[in-house]
Amino acid sequence: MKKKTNRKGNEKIAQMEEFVVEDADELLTTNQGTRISDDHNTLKAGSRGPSLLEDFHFREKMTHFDHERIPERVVHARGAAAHGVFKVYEPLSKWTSAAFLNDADIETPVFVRFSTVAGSRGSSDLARDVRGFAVKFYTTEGNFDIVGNNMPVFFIQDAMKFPDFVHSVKPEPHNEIPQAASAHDNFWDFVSLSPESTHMLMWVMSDRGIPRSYRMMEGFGVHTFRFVNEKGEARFVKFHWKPLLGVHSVVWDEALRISGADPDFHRRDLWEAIENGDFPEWELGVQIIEEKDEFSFDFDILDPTKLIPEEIVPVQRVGKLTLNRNPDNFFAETEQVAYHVGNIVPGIDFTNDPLMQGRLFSYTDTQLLRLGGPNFHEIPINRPVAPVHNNQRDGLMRQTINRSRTAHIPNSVSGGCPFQAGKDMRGFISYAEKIDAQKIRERSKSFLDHYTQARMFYISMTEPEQDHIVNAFSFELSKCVETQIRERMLLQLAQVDADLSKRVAANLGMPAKAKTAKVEAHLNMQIPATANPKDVQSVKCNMDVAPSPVLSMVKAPPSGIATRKVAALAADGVSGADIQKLKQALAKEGAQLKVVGSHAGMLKTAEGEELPVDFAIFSCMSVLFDAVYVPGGAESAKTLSADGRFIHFVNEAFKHCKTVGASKEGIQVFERSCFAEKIEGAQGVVIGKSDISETFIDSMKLGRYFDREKEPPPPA
Ligand code: HDD
Repeated sequence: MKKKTNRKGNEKIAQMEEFVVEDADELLTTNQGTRISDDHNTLKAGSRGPSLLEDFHFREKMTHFDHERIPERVVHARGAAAHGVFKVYEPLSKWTSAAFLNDADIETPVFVRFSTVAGSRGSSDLARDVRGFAVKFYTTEGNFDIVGNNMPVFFIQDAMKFPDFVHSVKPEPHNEIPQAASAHDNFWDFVSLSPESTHMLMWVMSDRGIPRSYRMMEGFGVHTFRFVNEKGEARFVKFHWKPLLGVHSVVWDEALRISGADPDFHRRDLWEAIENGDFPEWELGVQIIEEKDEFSFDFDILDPTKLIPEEIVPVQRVGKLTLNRNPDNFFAETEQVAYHVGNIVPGIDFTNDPLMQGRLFSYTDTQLLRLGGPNFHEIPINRPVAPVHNNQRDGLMRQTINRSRTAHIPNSVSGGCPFQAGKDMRGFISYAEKIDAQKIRERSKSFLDHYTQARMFYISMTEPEQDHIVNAFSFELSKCVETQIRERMLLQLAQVDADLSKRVAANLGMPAKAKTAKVEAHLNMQIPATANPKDVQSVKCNMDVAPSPVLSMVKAPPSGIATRKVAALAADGVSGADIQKLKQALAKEGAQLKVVGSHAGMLKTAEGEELPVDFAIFSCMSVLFDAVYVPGGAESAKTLSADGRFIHFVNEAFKHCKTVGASKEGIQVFERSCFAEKIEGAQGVVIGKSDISETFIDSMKLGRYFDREKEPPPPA
């Protein structure tokens, strides 16, 4: 029953249409195409009799059901994805020969999957975690994948440690607790014994670990890659994705509550934005490093725990990624997509980053288990749009029907086909890097400064961002039962910043640690014999490192409020005019107003009209919105100010440092709030007798009002 739909799409989507099945107006059949007359009753010997083994329909249906689940990804199990396109602004021929980066007219289809790392498939989107940012480009020269994260560095330097790291962050093995959380002994045990993790910990404990939306995250290829041009000249390159909506996060208390109110918050946000035509966009950025400059940095560019500060090597924006279509089927596309760092095209190449080298093995291996055999590249979402010809044959679930008499090279029977491409026909030729070395198991000494960039990150943050990092470390370490783990972590933090360590220590009710003067002292006192012996010399930290201001989200230039959601709290008698004014003003900015009503269905406005309710107060929370507005309308305001749920709604939005606004009678709701005393003149609290739309929107554009956090949290 295959049926082609006639929806428009790019080349990849056209290819996938071959596999799309629409069931509308069709008859129910078995997988063999036999029409089914009754799908409600098993075949029995008499209506009260035993079921019969010959019931082929029941057996087929049940067998398929029993096999529906496949192993979830060992990491990055929880995710959401979308189709889109990528276009380069100008040909990048001076750097790379990759066809898709050499023609500004080529629109390359992409499939992008975002994910959390630690949680299972059903876990909350709002866990404090790294986010995966994996992009598959279906280029005319084969698939190219950037399998990156929303943070530019990683926890470990060598792939040998990946299973240990992942085992430590996953739920503990004896009781499978906690789900999707690093706040437990095993994780902090591992990282406190692995000084190389310190820089990444700063990122994960920062607000970057709890993004507002997948659409508002940066992406990074993490490793240093190579660009190779037509002449065979190579340069190092770091890949960045810069979201056009800016980089934004929620606050921790908000994240916790979103996890309860809507664990699908990020999934839903991505899905709805695309359905609404608000297509998420990122610019591809590259940092280019000439080969001669390989050793001109204070760190090793092959070390995945280091970033190259943008102030030193600027990020050049070279193209745009647009996500414009949701998948048709989650399992077929989002679940079965198989990314691989090793999917590469001519013009791009690997480097010797030891983490990347290990990844080149792991991704194929994991798909063999997850997708059940060597033919996973034939699953529609994984098929390249470039033609595939080789002598690989057979295996589980083989789809391709190869007509050739031969499956070997060299051959004469098939006239030598398929031919090797060679360089002239754009065959992939690995960059001829010179290697002259001894075989050795060792970490390069150039990888041993584990604290300087951690410090750089910390001192680049604004005060509220630093506060959030202190709070996150305190929260997570307070969940560790073993005191020695807390102590070791405090010692690690003391190497980065005395104040940071002191503040976390105070929160934990423990004495602060001092920065260790000597490497040996640090070692002997703290690192048990089980630690990597090569790590222990690594207490270097350049305390004078310069900050990198672009790392701060708060310092970033304002990015507008497009696609943001404002809750308008309303009951019967609300001013329809107030709602309309703000709604229209927000729409001009690309933002949305949603009515949160005292009941579901329709409200009666003060003007006597009907107003549809988007969410009833009992089925939503302020954390699902970016700002809150209380319109006028005496009757509505009276109802709201007598209802604790609405007071809680505004209190919580205030506590989470969001813009809250009220016009005319709506102000009386604020008079019952936790910020009643500060209504006049408080930043981010917008009130007015007439139209407040403009001030409200200006206030939203300034982001969050973190000054509110300086005082003890209000009772929300
Ligand atoms: Fe990985 C999945 C990103 C290190 C082994 N990884 C996976 C995904 C992302 C990343 C985004 C999910 C892809 C998807 O959406 O399907 N991984 C990274 C980054 C790393 C990294 C940015 C460090 C720079 N990973 C890494 C190492 C290894 C792996 C060092 C092993 C040597 N990663 C895997 C894996 C996964 C995976 C086990 C699980 C599911 C999958 O591959 O398809 O093979």
